[in-house]
Amino acid sequence: MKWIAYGLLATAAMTGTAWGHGSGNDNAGKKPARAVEETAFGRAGDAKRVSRTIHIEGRDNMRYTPSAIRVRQGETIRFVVANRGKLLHETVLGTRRELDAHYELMKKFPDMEHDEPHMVHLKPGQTGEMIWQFTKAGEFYFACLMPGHYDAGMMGTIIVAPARRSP
Ligand SMILES: [Cu+2]
Repeated sequence: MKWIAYGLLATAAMTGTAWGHGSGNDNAGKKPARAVEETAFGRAGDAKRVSRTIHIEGRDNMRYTPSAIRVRQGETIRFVVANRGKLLHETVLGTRRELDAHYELMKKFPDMEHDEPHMVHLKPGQTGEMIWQFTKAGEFYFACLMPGHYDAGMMGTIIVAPARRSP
């Protein structure tokens, strides 16, 4: 959510000032702007390390195609999500618990603006992408949190199989 992102940026800016103090060099510019945050369901993926592209379509019948996706732990997936309906739809990755909590917020603040690597918001006919690395095995979800859509079952599962052990 936006206010979390602002918090991180503010912290980064302050840290950058501290490092830069007295050196005269712009070392801060060589550091990553923002550390990749590890979540319960993985982390933002690197476009250079995409192992697979998976297409998802959302429709006004509140269903996704496909509704179930299988990946392997460690994989970086490029999700290409298309809104095939006439309504706004979005696709948010997460655990069931996080999606439930996020949905409650969406209902309270329908105009809440947010943009994170694990979500895409799509106007009718629009296509968007998200790149995500699944670092943890388990069962996760992708869902549309537009008010009413989540309740109607606009959700799919992502099963992340444990990584193969190296011989
Ligand atoms: Cu929707």
